[in-house]
Amino acid sequence: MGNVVVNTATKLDAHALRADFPIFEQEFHGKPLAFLDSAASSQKPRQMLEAMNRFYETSYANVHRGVYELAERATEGLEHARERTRAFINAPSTREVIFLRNATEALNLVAYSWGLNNLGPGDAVVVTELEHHSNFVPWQYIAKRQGADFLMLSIDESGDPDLSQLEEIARDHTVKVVATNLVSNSLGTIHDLVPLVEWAHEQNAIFVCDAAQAAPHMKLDVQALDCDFLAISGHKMCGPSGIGALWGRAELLQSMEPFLLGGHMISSVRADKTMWGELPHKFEAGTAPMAEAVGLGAAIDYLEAIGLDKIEAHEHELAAYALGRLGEVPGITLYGPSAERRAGVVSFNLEGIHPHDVAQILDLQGVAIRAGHHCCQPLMHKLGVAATNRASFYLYTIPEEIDQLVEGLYAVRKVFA
Ligand code: 7TS
Repeated sequence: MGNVVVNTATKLDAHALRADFPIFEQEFHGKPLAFLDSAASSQKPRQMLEAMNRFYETSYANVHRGVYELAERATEGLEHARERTRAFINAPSTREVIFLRNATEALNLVAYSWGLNNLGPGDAVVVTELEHHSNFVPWQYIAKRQGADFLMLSIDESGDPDLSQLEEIARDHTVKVVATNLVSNSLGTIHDLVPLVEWAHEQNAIFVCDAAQAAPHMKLDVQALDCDFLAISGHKMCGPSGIGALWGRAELLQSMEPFLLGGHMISSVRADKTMWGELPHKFEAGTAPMAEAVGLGAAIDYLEAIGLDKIEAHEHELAAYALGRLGEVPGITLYGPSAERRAGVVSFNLEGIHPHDVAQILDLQGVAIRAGHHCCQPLMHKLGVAATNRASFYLYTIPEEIDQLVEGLYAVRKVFA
């Protein structure tokens, strides 16, 4: 691990942590970068970049195949990253941790490999109106293909899934899958999943947790969550792009067919029959994203040295500050829950101004935000808008960036006055 400064203070020091992120050394349009798009993808600390470089420079070869020392070193790098990922989500075993490209691939794996063998007419898959398309479209597609029903829990006034619908769903369907996010990428809501997980298990359904937005921001524990599958993306949590992980209960993973077929995932291949390999390899066909996995392991080291509790507290603080400051801007509509109930995500609209125009003018002020549907079209439909602006924060976000955003919004209003 690189020279991470272990922060023993009660709060994290975002101003100091920013020095770890080379991206902030540049200016955009003559202004310091206010990077408020971390929910889409986070920036990268030097420690993680150096760990990947070190791996390429000293330990790189294809893994699990070579009998030579360098290949063994590469394999150790990959498997160490698997152990770091296991510990990060408190999974019982590294056999249950599968490296994939991202959360999308992880969720597709479950939908295809579990769904194609377990869903049929009369069965139902339940998602919520707040899902990212990655946890919506694969289930919709596989349910339809299998003749199963695809049901969406609508959200109530407070933006939480309306659980009053559960009784009727259970009466009319055999619920086989409940799939929801832990943290919403559009509203930032941190959900209390306990009632849904309990309900899913009462129905003998599996519970699939999309933790793509949760993993960067809060301590995860698959055993405490009591879920059956959990998906994360490395690029949202200071790791590189191209690496994510699926955790699943070993007995479920063992009972499933593989998703991708080819090298590395087999134990034997004959003309008449192929036998699958052991977990986790059964689900890791082809050359592994080795350096990316090493990068994810280093990112986890980085986050844990800071402390996930401090990161979460920092985001609540920024969300409160942003909600307060943005609330002063005339003509603004803010979406989502109170600051204590949200990760560092604030979606909003300015009356009469299209989000794409807002984002484009903000760019000239050095402010990077996202404008669009955030891969949440069902939610946008519910909110009655085509798109929102979204500012999102992370451990390196400082209040000055939010000030820069607010000033930028006044400039936007001037242009459209
Ligand atoms: N689930 C949630 C809740 C997400 O926010 C995202 C990505 C995904 C799944 C998919 O992750 P991927 O790594 O497989 O792409 N969210 C966003 C976003 O909000 N803006 O860009 C990507």
